[in-house]
Amino acid sequence: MALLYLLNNWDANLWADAMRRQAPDLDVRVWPKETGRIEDITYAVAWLPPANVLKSLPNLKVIFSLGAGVDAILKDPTLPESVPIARVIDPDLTMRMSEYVVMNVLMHHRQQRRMEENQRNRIWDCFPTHAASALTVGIMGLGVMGTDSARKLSLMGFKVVGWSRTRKTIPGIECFAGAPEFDSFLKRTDILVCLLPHTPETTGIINRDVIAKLSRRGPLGGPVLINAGRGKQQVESDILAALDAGELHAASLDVFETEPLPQDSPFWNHPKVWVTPHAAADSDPDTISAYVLGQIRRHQKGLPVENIIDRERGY
Ligand code: NDP
Ligand code: OXD
Repeated sequence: MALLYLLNNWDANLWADAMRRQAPDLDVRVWPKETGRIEDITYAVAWLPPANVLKSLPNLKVIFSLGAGVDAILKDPTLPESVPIARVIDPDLTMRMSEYVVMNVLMHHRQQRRMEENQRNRIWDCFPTHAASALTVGIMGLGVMGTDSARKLSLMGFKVVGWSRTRKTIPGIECFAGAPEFDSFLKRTDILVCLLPHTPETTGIINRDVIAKLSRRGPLGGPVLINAGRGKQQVESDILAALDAGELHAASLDVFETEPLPQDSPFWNHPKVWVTPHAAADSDPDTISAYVLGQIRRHQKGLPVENIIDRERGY
């Protein structure tokens, strides 16, 4: 029984070492050099797995994603059909995402860029501000991350609305569901936060038509976009055009169509854009290893592994 780390874009040795510290009894291997006998491998931790590798493991029982999202695993066209895929649900990861969302909502609400510019230019400009309750934050995706962010923003006094595939009931949050209610949700929203998984349905969902449907009644001078879901959900040329046309007031983008963000991307020095490097909720090796180990221990005891994704839905 062995656990194989199959990670692209991550430091696999760092993650394997974190697991070895927590589980000295576990046979932990890093693909490709330490793969060894493929028959031994029962668990895999994967991110952007190269084609045919997971498929080649005859005794694989569970594939773990190192993140909340599983799109990087589902991209493998040779993914073995019968092996369940588990994703991370962890309070630390959720808290980090909520920090990012609350921080960015506050930066727009409190006009932080204007404050910083004024400081740089030694301007003492005590411009009028507004109450949190004057703004409606609309959260696309009311899953683990979206619901936690929604609750925290609501506690701070923001009006919060949310949109998901199936209907939710969350005290204090007005919830919209499915395609028929998407436009009503957008119409209410001053600050749009995207916390959706990347699936065929959510690809390109943040486009100029959607931006055009956002509320223009808020006190910021136009709607704001915050995307911490996935880059493929945003049409970047549409976001730039909407910013430049004044249809979008500002944007905080943590994810991009191409990552790392290319050096020549206009987002880097756009005056209305905040760029972060897919770091809204960083996966901590010790915390996430403890979570994966907990799930492996459950499996070893014959208990069901938690947080298995639905492949049909894609999340
Ligand atoms: P969940 O699976 O818990 O929630 C996903 C939510 O999106 C659900 O409410 C779901 O609706 C909704 N949804 C999915 N598809 C649609 C659709 N077509 N239309 C409307 N709603 C839809 O995921 P998490 O909250 O844990 O994570 C969300 C995403 O955040 C991840 O998939 C990942 O892409 C991103 N992420 C980004 C990170 C970063 O650092 N930038 C870090 C961690 C996550 P329903 O409830 O009805 O199923
Ligand atoms: C995740 C991520 O999905 O890191 O957890 O993006």
